[in-house]
Amino acid sequence: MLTRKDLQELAREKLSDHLLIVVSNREPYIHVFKEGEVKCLRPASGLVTALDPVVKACSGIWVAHGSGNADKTVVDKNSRVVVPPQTNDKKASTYTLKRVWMSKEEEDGYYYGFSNKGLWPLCHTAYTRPLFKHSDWLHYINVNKRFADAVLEEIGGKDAFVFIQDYHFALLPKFLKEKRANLNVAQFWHIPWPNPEAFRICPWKKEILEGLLANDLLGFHLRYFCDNFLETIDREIEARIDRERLSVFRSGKETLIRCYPISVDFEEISSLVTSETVKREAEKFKKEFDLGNKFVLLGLDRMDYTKGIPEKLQALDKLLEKYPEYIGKIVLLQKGTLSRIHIQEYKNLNDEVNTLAEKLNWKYSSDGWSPVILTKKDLSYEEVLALYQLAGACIVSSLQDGMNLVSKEFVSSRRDGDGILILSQFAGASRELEEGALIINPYDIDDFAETIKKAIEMPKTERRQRIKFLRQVVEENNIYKWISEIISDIVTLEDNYI
Ligand code: GDG
Repeated sequence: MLTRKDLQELAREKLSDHLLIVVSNREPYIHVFKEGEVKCLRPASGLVTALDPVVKACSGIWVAHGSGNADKTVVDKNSRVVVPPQTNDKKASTYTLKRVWMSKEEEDGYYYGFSNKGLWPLCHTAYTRPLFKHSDWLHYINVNKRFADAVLEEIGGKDAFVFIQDYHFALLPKFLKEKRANLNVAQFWHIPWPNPEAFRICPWKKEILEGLLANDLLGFHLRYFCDNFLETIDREIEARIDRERLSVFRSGKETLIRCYPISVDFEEISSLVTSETVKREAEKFKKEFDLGNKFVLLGLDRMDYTKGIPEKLQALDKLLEKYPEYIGKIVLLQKGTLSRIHIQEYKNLNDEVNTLAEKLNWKYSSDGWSPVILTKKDLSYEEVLALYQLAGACIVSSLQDGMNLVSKEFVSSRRDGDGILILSQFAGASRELEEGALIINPYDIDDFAETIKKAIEMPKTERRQRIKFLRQVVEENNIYKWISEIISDIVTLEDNYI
């Protein structure tokens, strides 16, 4: 099992003579005004957990959109700030966060528009129609160019590795290479890659593919997404595909296509759950939601139409209709983190989930008991871990999901060796976790309801066996393995430029 220390050593050894630049839309540290002061917050994100120690170990630079309302107050004239905020511990590692600014119109076009109304539904085949607008596309191009300028400004004349995150930056590799052909550039695509039939409707498909092929290395969560990408290339542009090597040759340049299933910090989660804070938070929730001895079905999702939240509520309805003996004995505790709420589809989903929850609570409530507790409160990471402790079963019912970190966090958090994972076959995580989890097709509501029944009735010995197996899988395939494999492969790219 690889640890944070192994990763730091690897990063120092392999990346020492290069400047490491990570690029992502969301920043790893955000400055906000709170109670009259400027506070620096670290958003709870799997990506930050994975990359923060690497960038620290290499004293690298992280380039991201400055989105906090106090972000501008703490940067220097080059929009840089040292993170995490320096403490008395002078030995603590830090790095530079370079912020890129955008206007409301640009954020609307690049982020809400092209990235999240266009590419997000295009890549998730969840039956929400992608929306492509010329004006959004122009903002997407401009913002990608702005990030390229910011990255190149930081690199100056040095040797550098640039590691780009996600679908917000499909054009960035090309803009970088146009100015510095011998730069090492890798990108990780955190969402699925659809089949060529689905992808072909994108009006700028050629530009997107050309942009991505400017990378030296392009990573996806699953081999299945790599294969879809290669098929798309095969259909849409002139290039030679080497299926043995899993790479694409175009205009004399090779792009390696590789899969790296992302994960979580098993060790950190496993140790955090024994903390007094997590125990206290768990007790607090137990009282607040009056959970008593009820069997808790837990959902913890961003409110996104890819996550299958209405299907979860429909399955609960089916279960209670068919097996009324569970009335009063079970409860679905659904945390729905509001997300991208400026987009109409997300507003609609929020309304749909509210309506379904109300309908179920009206239909089944009795003697002060209601089947659904829906909460949208922003939780600290400790509170998230506390919720996992309360679950009889954690339900992940994604209609489509690149990986799904909630499933892996849940497993890592169950140090008590109990708890069941109900997992959609359409979440990338199901490839690794299918043996220990109860696998569902969220479109099959009857079977989904039967699976919940199976979870409620499952004997303790079977529960313990399953979670034990799942914990071994996540412990072995942790976040440090994900990033170490990427770093090792990035380093081999050096040979291309010698
Ligand atoms: C994309 C891909 C892929 C949720 N509520 C709160 C909170 N969370 C945290 C969870 C988890 C994260 O949000 C959600 O991660 P997922 O992986 O489930 O989903 P996406 O946000 O869609 O992520 C996905 C991922 O990228 C990584 O590559 O797995 O497939 O779609 O970590 O714990 N965290 C806090 N408060 C909350 O209220 N602190």
